[in-house]
Amino acid sequence: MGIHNADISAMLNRMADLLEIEAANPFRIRAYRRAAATIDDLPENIPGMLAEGRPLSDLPGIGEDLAGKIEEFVNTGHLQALEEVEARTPSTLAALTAIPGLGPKRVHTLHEALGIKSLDDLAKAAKTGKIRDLPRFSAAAEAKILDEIGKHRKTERRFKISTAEDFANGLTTYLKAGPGIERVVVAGSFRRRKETVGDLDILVTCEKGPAAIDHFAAYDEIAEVISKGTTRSTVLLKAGMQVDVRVVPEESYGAALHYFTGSKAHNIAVRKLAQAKGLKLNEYGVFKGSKRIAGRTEEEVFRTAGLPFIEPELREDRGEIEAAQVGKLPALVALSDIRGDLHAHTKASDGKSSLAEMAEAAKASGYEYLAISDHSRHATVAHGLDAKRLGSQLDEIDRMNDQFGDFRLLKSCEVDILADGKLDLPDGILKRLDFTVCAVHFRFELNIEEQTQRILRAMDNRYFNILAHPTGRLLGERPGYAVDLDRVIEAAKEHGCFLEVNAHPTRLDLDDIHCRQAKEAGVKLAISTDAHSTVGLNAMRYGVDQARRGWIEASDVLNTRPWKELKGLFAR
Ligand code: DGT
Ligand code: CA
Ligand code: CA
Repeated sequence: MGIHNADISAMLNRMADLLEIEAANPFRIRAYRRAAATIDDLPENIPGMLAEGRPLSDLPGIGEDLAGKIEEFVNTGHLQALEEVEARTPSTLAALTAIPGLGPKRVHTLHEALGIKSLDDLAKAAKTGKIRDLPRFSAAAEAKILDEIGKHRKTERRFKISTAEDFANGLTTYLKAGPGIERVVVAGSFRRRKETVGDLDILVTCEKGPAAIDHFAAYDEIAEVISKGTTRSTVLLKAGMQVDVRVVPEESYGAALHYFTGSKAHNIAVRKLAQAKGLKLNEYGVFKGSKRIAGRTEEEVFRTAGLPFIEPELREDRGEIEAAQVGKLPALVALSDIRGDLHAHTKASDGKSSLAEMAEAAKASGYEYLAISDHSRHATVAHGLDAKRLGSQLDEIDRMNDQFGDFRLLKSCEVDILADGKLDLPDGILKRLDFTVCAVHFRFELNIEEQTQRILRAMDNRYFNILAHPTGRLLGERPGYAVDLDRVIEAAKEHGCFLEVNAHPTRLDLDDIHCRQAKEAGVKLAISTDAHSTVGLNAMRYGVDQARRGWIEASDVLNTRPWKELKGLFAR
């Protein structure tokens, strides 16, 4: 779709950042920032304005010079002036602005005073106490920098579950083809279906350990073999992900699987239970004295600790052991419980597939329904629908539904929540919808009180049904906006609204903790893919996994219900 307003404002802000690192003329810097802010708030799309021949210099804060630069950027995808500044500033220096608390001004000071050019330089300077005495810094600021560097490095090393899955699938297929290899299973946070995965922990059963390890170490995608023994090895894949492989004997398989699935906190708690029974539990088995009494299966391991099987997604020591002891484990929702998808786009806004293609794909997944929720008009970069265009889409859906047998397209819209908490479309059109999916897409910078009020005000509208991706976070890209989810959950309960678990692997928003909080408050969830193409519908399983980590049962989920029943829940 080419260049969006968001790309243009990001380009302008980057220019301002780099100029600020260089300590350029403050008026020039401010001009770039003002232009970026203007474009962020612009209700129409700049490439569209240019295509219609409307001058950008009519916009507030955009003069001839900036208008020319924006036009250059839109037409070529590049900006000569930006490339010149980039060439003067080391990219590792510019990257330091990603550390919370370090704006371009401070980065300039660090560079000027200490010659800092990279994250490593910064860490060294902070560790040796060189930063605290600089102007605008302090001992506390220095400590915060060290702390943030630690966090930054950690988050940088984690991979989205979907990315981890690509690596895991390739490796699993490869390992299974190895000599004498029987079982191959990926344990660790991957098996617990955490939204991000630090490294892969793979268990292999095999008659001959060393042969299996040799086979593993010969994998094509390995960049570096970090360690290699007869039954274990650690490697770094070319993609930057670390993989641990362990070969275990069949009689220890269950104990090893339990141990390496974790979490560590869960393991420690289960081991304590075994100890209280006079048993020893480790990755080789459960032992009474020196005699192995269990270890072949995970069920055996749990049983010796006095527990029923606990699903991997629950193993975080967040109460699952106590619940298991009193027979109160949740019956977790499963992918097979899902009857349809409540959030999907078509070509009418920013999707890639047509209505008919989306309907076909949903039917092929065995769904009973699919909601079409294209963007509303404020989302100009996403080609959002105004009342008129939405109206024609609804007419078309009505015609299509007449042709379907048991399947049904649901009439929805992803309605923007405006800055003042109003919904982006008039009630007249909203009332034609089966339900709405409402979302915050701009003004992420509001403070927590303002952002929360904005959402609560939107919920006052009787046509508000589901709050889409409630925090707006993008894993590995940006944190969510500031919002008080406790109050959002409370208001949802009060108004009969619902929250979405957006299944897109970059979102997975709500997270596991808040899924559980919503459930405990009695607020039902929609697990929705937000698909922008037929392929996007396949992401449902990531959302289900996230919900399972949040202790969610089928009855807590809207789209485990047939439409007849669901319909009643949307009537406010
Ligand atoms: P990650 O890789 O950061 O996403 O998280 P995990 O949970 O996969 O952690 P990892 O790879 O360090 O270790 C895999 C599992 O091994 C972990 O979930 C539990 C087990 N484990 C690791 N270290 C210990 C330990 O010191 N004690 C116990 N009981 N278990 C451990
Ligand atoms: Ca791991
Ligand atoms: Ca590991």
